[in-house]
Order: sequence, then structure tokens, then C-alpha cells
Amino acid sequence: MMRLVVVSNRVTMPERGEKVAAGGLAVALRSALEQHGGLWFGWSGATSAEPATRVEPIRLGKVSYAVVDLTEAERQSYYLGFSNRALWPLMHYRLGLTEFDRSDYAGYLAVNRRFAKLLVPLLKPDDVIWIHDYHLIPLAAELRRRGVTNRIGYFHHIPWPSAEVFGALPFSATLISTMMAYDLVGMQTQTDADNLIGGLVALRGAHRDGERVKAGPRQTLVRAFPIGIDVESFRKLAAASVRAATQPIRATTGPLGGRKLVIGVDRLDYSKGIVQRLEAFGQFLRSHPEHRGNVGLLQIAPPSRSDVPEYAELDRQSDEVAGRLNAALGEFDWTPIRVVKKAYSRSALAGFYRRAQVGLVTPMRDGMNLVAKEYVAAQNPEDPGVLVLSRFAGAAHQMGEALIVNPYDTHEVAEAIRTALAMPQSERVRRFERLYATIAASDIGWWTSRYLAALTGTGASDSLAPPEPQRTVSGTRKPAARQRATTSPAAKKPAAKTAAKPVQAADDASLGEKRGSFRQRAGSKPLPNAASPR
Ligand code: ADQ
Repeated sequence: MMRLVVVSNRVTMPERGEKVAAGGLAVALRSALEQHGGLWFGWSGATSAEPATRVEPIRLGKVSYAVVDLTEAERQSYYLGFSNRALWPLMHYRLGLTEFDRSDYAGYLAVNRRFAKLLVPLLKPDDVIWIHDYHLIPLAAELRRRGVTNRIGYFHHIPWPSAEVFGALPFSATLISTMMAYDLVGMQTQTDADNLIGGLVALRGAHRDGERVKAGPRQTLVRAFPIGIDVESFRKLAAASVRAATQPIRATTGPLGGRKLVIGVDRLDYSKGIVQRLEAFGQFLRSHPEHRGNVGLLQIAPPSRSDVPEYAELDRQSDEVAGRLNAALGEFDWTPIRVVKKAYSRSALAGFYRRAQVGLVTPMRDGMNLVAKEYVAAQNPEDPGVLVLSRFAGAAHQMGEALIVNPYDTHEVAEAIRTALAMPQSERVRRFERLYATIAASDIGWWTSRYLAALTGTGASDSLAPPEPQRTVSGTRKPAARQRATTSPAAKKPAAKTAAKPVQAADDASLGEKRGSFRQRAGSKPLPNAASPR
């Protein structure tokens, strides 16, 4: 009987009462783990003076959790250094912000080596191993080096840039080569998958055969698996929030009175385009003064990674821009922009989304962007709001019925806000129905089961691929293929029953922190202003 082993940078343990997790992804992974009986391995989020030499799993129900502390030096080099100051900006196409430091890179490799060493004794021959995100790229190679022949999959939650960009990273050829240690690599979009394959060809001399890449004795399948959310539970939370009008929603919407609401929800991260979005809202008010006084932007953006200097700078900058615009455009009884820096419960968020006539999701670059999907899931089907979505979010590949914008073009975003606020109800409903059908057909259950089916080789999942509508010039999109708004029971059933086939050993190559920190159980109290471990 196959057992699932999930490895992620951060592990969220239910019993620790951590402020983290219980978001869609953590819940989905936990339910897949429960189905198969499983092990979740990764960083505890804590530091300790001495590196751990062994790890004792803690069993809670059908799932065991094995968490490892890092030393402060490891946290600095592996997590803050190489992961978040080199890989994160590089993969978001921000070469100017990419800071490569050899000792950080050495720390990154060392932590991956140590994770492999601690994980190996916990593995059983039929385990299927699923590794998450950029913190752990070389982990499979380290496991292979120690003789692990199990099936190993990887899912990359953020964009993968073209070989030209990735190749700027020192040691890029070595790092990308470690991807060949995986049997399956999942990407958010076909563009990311093509970029990775292109990089393996250009930097590693691999050969491409469709979605398969071959290098030496290894063969790796690279495929797009666009991640989804728990659409149904989000829809229910939003509907319930209308009935309950929970405290935080009353508190925020009250002073807005009958005014319209434009909403942005993001971790405070430069990839999310928050400052550019504030500027675009200012531009909208300048170009369309008739809207002054009757609409407000609520930007919810809790700080994350505050000990990385670029993030502290962004925090300062967004305060400054909001302050400047409010001073220039506000009235004694109307403040155009509110920036709120705390994390909210899922149900409070769902309520905010539902109350907002416009969802402004304008990252400069984003792997997927779950906020875009949450905003749609939360809408009132009879009177839905309008999603304005950056063409550089992975979500834009699926959500062509949004108003698609270039976030670098302030005027275009400003005009999209105006268009969204003026959009007739019939058009809003038409767009919403298609968007909802798409996200419901490719929800988080679909994602987990489709990935695991491909990893365990029980396949038969290709036909379930969600639509990736053709891109056209911003703003006008070809409609996405209409899909049923339900997930087929077959697709819902997470994963394969058959035992994993061990594969041949080879040469060479998170989530926990995952979205972690913001996520809370539905109905729980707003979190204090905690920095995200992401
Ligand atoms: P993130 O960069 O964290 O994830 P995103 O996909 O938008 O980005 O997910 C953020 C999550 O945090 C959402 O579920 C949102 O509701 C929640 N959140 C944000 N602000 C919050 C607040 N103030 N209070 C409560 N919750 C809040 C990475 C990649 C993405 C990819 C995901 C999943 O960067 O591109 O979509 O992983 O693979």
C-alpha cells in the first residue's frame, strides 16, 4: 500500500495551534496524507542552537509529522539568503533584486543535504515522495545520492523564468540539473513548464521529447498543474458572511457607507505590485474625478519576510504612496485608500471579497495567485463584482474572462478600474459564470488528485486539463471554454490506489511556510500583525 510523504519548507502541525496554515493547500495536502496514511516532513519554523541529528515523527491520526529546527545561520543562508534573496527575485524576473552570495548557496545546499539525511531513515520502499517549492529544489538529488529509488515528484509554486534569465544565476547549470532527479515536475502554467524544459536543454544539454526531458539515464516528466482553491467552501463562507455580517466586516465597510469598494489582498511582497496598484488607483481618481468620494480602495497587505531589506523598504514605500495619494485626493469625509496590515480569518476575507465591486489582482509576476480565485469564488452570483487581473499572474492563463491588464501600465489599470465599476450587471454575470465554472472545475481537490495520479503513474488525467484560453491584447480576451461548475466525482477522489513502482536510481537534486502564516481556520479571530514565514 502506497504511503504519501510530503516535504515542504514549513510544516504546519495541527496540534501546535500554530498561527500558520489551515489554508486550502495545507488542508488539501493533509487530506491527501490522511487518505494514504502519510508523513509530512520539513522545517518547524523554529531555530535552535545545534543542528538536529535525528528526527522523531509525531503521529496525529493517520498522519505523522517530522519537523526539524534550523540553526540561526541556516535560517539566514538557506531561507532568507539563497531562497528569498536569490531564487525568489530571480524566478519573478527581478534580476536587479537578485543577490547571489556563495555562502548562502552553500547553506542552501547544506540544509537540503541535511534534510535528505534526516528523511532517508524514515522512508519505506513503497513511499511516494512529493516535494514542494524552490527551497527544496536539490532535495531529490540528495535523496538519490543516498540510494533512494522511490518515485519523487516536485511542485514549483512560483514562476520559472526563461533560460536566459535563470542562466544569470551562478551555478544555474548545476542547480537546474538537479531537477532531473525527479520523476515528475509540476509547474503552474505551460509557460513555466516550457521555460524549465528550455533551461534543461540549454544549460544541462538535455533532450526534449514533448513533455518528457531526457538527460543521461534519467527521464523527467514536466507538466502544468495549475493549483486551485477549495471553491465550494469559500463560496459558502462568503454567503454566510453576508448573513452574519461578522464584526471585522462591519468595522471596515461601515465607514465606507454606501460607497463602492475596490479590494486588494496580498502578502506585502514586491512581486504583488502593491505600490504600482496604489498609483493606478490614484491615476483613476485623477482621470475620473466624478468617482471621487464614492469609491475607496481597501488594500490588505500583512508584512512578510520583514528581515529581508527589500521587504522593509516596500513596507515604507507603500505607506508613503498611500499617504501622499490620500493627502492629495482625499476629502474631510472621504479617504480614498486604506492600507491594512493584518491577516484576517478566511471568513472575514471572504466577506470583504463579496462586499467589493472590484477585485484588483495586479502582481508584476505570480506563479498562480490564489486571491484571484478566492475573489471569484466569494461573489454573489446574481450581482457579482469584476476581477481585474494581471496578465503576468499564472491565473491569467485560466481566467480570461477577467479584465486582463498589464500592471506596468498605470493608465491601463486605471481604465480597467473605471470599466469594472461601470460594467452592466448582465456582463458581470456572464463573466462571473465562466470564471466560476473554470475555478470550480479545477479546484484544489482536482489539483491534488491529478498530480498524484501522474506521480504514481495511474495517469489517465490528461483530458482533465483545464482550459488555457489564448491570450489576446489586454482587456479583450477570448472566452474560456465553458465547463461544468462541478468537479467530476472521479476527479475529486484524491489519487491513485495502486502501489508506487520504484524507479531506477540515478545521477544527480515547502509549502509549509506556505501561505502558511496568513491562513487560519474559518471563523477564527484575526491574527495579530505577525510576519509571514513565507
Ligand atoms: P503566495 O505568494 O503567498 O503563494 P497567493 O497565491 O496569492 O500568493 O496566496 C496568498 C494566500 O494568502 C491567499 O490564500 C490569501 O487569501 C492569503 N492572504 C493574503 N493576505 C491575507 C490576509 N491579510 N489575511 C488572510 N489571508 C491572507 C505562492 C505563489 C503563488 C501561488 C501560491 C500557491 O507565490 O503564485 O498561487 O503559492 O501555489
